[in-house]
Amino acid sequence: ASSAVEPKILTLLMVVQDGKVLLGYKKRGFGEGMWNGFGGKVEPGETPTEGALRELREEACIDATDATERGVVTFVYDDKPRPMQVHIFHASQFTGVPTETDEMRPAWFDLEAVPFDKMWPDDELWYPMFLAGKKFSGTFWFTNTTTIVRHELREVESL
Ligand code: 6OG
Repeated sequence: ASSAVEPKILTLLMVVQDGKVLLGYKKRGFGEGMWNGFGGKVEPGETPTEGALRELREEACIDATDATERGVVTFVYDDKPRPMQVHIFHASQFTGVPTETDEMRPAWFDLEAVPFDKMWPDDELWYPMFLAGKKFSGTFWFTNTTTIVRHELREVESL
């Protein structure tokens, strides 16, 4: 028997095109009031890639056609029982028109003007690797859900 707590598996996908990144303003739920990529929980029987594409369709009404996994980050909280393991995807091509949904209001941001002050604090740490096309792996330890007390982040050859 193991006492290890299984992490919740989630996805996060950013579309990057023409020097801009597509983000969504989260209207409800976890991360409400912040800008983030699109994503959510991976469902039973789904791969992380399938989950990432489904969540993008549900939250922004578009289909990414070249999504690739770029990072795996784990968030550990002192005030929640289970860590979250988030699979981070990049896409540059999609079909459809980004459209506001009940959950997200999409908008394009210049890569020089990503609104880090209105995003989860880990983003500012891994976006440079993500935008440079690197693959990365990391762990972030949070207190009070939102404050990073420690982190590890490194470039990896493969995920
Ligand atoms: P739903 O509850 O909407 O999925 N998420 C995070 N994203 C970033 N950038 N930083 C974090 O730092 C995050 N914690 C969670 C994963 C939640 C969505 O929010 C992302 C999912 O895309 C703590 O189903």
